[in-house]
Amino acid sequence: MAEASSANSSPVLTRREGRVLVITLNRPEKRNAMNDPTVQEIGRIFATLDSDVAAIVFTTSSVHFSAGLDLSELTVRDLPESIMHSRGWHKVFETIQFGRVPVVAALKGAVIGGGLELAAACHIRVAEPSAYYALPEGQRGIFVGGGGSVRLPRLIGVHRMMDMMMTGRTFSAQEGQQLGISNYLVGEGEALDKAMQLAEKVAGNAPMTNFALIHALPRIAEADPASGYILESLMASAASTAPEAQKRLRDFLEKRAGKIVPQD
Ligand code: 1HE
Repeated sequence: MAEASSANSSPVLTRREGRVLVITLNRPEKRNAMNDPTVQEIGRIFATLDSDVAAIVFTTSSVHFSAGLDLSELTVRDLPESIMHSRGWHKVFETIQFGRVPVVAALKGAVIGGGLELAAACHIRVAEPSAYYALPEGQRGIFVGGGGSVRLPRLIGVHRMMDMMMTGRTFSAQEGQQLGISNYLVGEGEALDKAMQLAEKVAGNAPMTNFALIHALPRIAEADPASGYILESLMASAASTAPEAQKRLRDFLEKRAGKIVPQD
C-alpha cells in the first residue's frame, strides 16, 4: 500500500491537547520502522515531560502502528553494540512503563516486533479492526530485544509468544482483544478518539492513584504474596491519607460526587 512521505521529517511528532501529550510515530514511508533516532526521540520526550502533562497517547501518521525495529540497522552492529542497542530500547521503554504518567496506545495496521514491544510498554491499548500482531523476529533469525520477552508473556503467556515466534503466527485485532493484548477494540478510524477519551479520564485521577497503578501494582502482582500484602497496605495508606483522596472521600460522603453506574 502506498503511503506518503512524512510531511515533517522528524520520526516522532508531539502535540498537546490540554493535559494530554500526543506522540505520533511519523515514518510512514518506512511503516514506522523504529530506527535509532526514533527510539532516542521517544526517550528524550519522556525524559523532558512538562510538569502539567498528565497522560500520553501514542498514535501513528501511517496506516500501520509500527513495523518494528528498522532492520537496516541490524546489519551494521557487532556483538557489544548490539547488546547496548537492546539495552537502549529497554531504558526508553522502561521510562514509558514506569514513568510519571499513564500512557495509552492507539493501534491500527501492523503492530509488529518492536512495535508490539512498544505497545506492551504502554498501560492501556486501544485497537482498530485493522490491527494485527506479529513477532517476525523468528523468521528473521533474530530475537526480541525491546523487552518483549519480559512484557509479552505477562500479557498473553509464554506459549502464545513462543507460537508467534516459532511459527510466524499472527493474531487479528479480534484475537488480540480476546487474548488481552488490547483493552478496547473500537471501529475503524476510532482508536485515537477513544485513546484521547481514556487519557483525559486517567489524567483526572489523583496523582497518587496513578503512581500506585503505574509503580506499585505491577510490582505487587509479581511479588510473593506476603511481600505483596505489606506493599499493598503501605500503598493504600499513602494514597488514602493524601489530601486529594481525603477531598474526594468527603465529596462522596457529602453527596457531591457521582455514583458508580454501568457504562456503555
Ligand atoms: C522497513 C521495515 C522494517 C518496512 N525495517 N524497513 N519487522 C518486520 O519484519 C516487518 C517488516 N515489514 C513488513 O512486513 C511490511 O513492511 C509491513 C507489513 C509492515 C507493511 O507492508 P507494506 O506493503 O505497507 O510496506 P512495504 O512496501 O513492505 O514497506 C515500505 C518501506 O518500508 C520499504 O522500504 P522501501 O525503501 O522499499 O520503500 C520497506 O523495506 C520498509 N520497511 N518495515 C526496515 N521493519 C528491539 S528488537 C525488535 C525486533 C523487531 O522488531 S523484528 C521485526 C521487524
